[in-house]
Amino acid sequence: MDFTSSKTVTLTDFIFAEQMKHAGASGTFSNVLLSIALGTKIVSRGVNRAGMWDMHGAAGSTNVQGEQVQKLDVYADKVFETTLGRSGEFMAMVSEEREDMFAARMGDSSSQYVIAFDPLDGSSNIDVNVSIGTIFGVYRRLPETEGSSKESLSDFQQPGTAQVAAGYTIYGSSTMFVFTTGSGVNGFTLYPTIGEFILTHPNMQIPEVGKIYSCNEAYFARWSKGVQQYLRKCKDGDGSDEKSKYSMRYVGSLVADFHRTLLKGGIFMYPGDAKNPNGKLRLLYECAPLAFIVEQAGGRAINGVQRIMDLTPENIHQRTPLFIGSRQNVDEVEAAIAAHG
Ligand code: P6P
Repeated sequence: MDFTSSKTVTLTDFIFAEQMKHAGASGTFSNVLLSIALGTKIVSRGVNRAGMWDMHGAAGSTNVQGEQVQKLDVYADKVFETTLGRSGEFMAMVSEEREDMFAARMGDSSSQYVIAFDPLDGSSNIDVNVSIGTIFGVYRRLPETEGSSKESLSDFQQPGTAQVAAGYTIYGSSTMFVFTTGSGVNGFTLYPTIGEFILTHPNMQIPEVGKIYSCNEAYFARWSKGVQQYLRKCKDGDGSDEKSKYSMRYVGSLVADFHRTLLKGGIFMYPGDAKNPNGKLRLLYECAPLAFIVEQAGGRAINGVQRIMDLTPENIHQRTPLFIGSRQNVDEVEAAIAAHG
């Protein structure tokens, strides 16, 4: 990496260049994005050192989802509360780790945004060194709440189409920050010794179709006829030749499975089933942000019958089935569900 080359674009360069495109921009939105990036850099260091800091394993409590909270979950949640709170740009936050919405530390009547995040998704994979990630979605406060010095739940009850920014960080073989503000998707790789994110994946586009499906097939028997029929076609091919058969990849960490799908194409599915009709993944801080990303990259995200981005959360931890990935793959599973239920 040659920092003297004008071809090297840092995340800070990129964000300020975007800001310059908006005459009269005050810089608050740039501050929003930079505060998220700062949090993700701190969490990245924590994830890489967890084993040496005795930060592996359970924290000894269960979260609102009824899941075993991992020590790193608690750490990541506090890091984002601090870095996002200190920016002063957020009035309120929602975190997967907290039962209720909470006021941002420096939030006040001038704060224009709210943010929903999963501080560390896939944390059950932390101790086995599998990639994990952070997911976030940013919304402007509603006209009826903007200017108030009191946080309001209604700011989080907006459809995914109202997101002004969304993204994820994957803590893997490298740490990558991938986000959109509605003008395409760009990926940045952390240069750890410098502490800067460098633009490595400009204008990310998901392939129109892919030959990888990703789901936890252990639940196959619980899924609808349409989903089962679609999966059989992926596995058995269309009878023309071996090439029509798919490969299956499943990490069990949403950010890792999504990031691979975004780069290589195909489909990730977490369907609902008879036992859990809304599946496992959360709409506000997992599915809606990834749906914004995938649509900006030319793909699709549905709950089986509706566009994820059109859904409005009634409660902040609401779950939704998720089918996300290349346009043609999502079209095909949508058609199978329409035909077979
Ligand atoms: P299952 C991780 O716990 C997570 O929330 C997502 O990151 C992942 O996609 C999903 O659960 C895996 O769930 O039921 O396959 O273990």
